[in-house]
Amino acid sequence: MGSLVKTFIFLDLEATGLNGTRPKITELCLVAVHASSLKNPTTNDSGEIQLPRVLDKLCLCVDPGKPFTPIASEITGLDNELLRSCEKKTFDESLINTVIQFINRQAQPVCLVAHNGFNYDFPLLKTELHQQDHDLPSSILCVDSLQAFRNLNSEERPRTKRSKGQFTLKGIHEQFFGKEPNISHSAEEDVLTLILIILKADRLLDVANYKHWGEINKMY
Ligand code: DCM
Ligand code: MG
Repeated sequence: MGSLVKTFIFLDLEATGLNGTRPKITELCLVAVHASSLKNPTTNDSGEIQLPRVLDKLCLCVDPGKPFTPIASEITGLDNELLRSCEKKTFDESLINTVIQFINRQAQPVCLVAHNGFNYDFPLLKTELHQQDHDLPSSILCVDSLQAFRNLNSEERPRTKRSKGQFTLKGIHEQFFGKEPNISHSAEEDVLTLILIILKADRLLDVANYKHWGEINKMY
């Protein structure tokens, strides 16, 4: 399925909390990469993998209209007062139209990729879209890079014991590049980290489990 995809749109959401708190989105970032740019990543003079030169980015901050949990506020550096003082708008019709137009601009078919996307980002996005009586086209493809990394790892090293945090974005970045990513829990930085680790794990999108957006259920 992955070989048919023309554009991978990497996605990350920040929100007011985890699933059990009925979170609301506070920041959203989508970065679109043409499939050809993922095939032959370029390296700098020191041999380090570089992000593709051609990227389309959409990053938006959102007033969630609901209090952050203290931990969500702490890790994201966002809070209700800050978003309000910057006069950010809620997850409204204009945001939804912007996202849909961004997706439609890309070479089709497109596939959304999010780390833990099947459990968090995709269901939460679906909830917020439905709350505004909208949705994305059900034919859009989706991949969860966390699930794909777990599957790849158990296939390649079946008896390896898992350690906590091994498959977090931070954990994978440390394994691949020997250092933590510069920033975590900012939607754009998390997306760029995800793109870098996928450039390094070139087989991942070939072996991943692809779903259609229509198969994703709401978070709440
Ligand atoms: N989150 C949380 N507590 C954590 C990890 C995440 O409340 N320990 C919530 C807030 C984040 C959102 O999940 O904005 C997305 O997480 P991430 O930054 O890892 O994409
Ligand atoms: Mg994030």
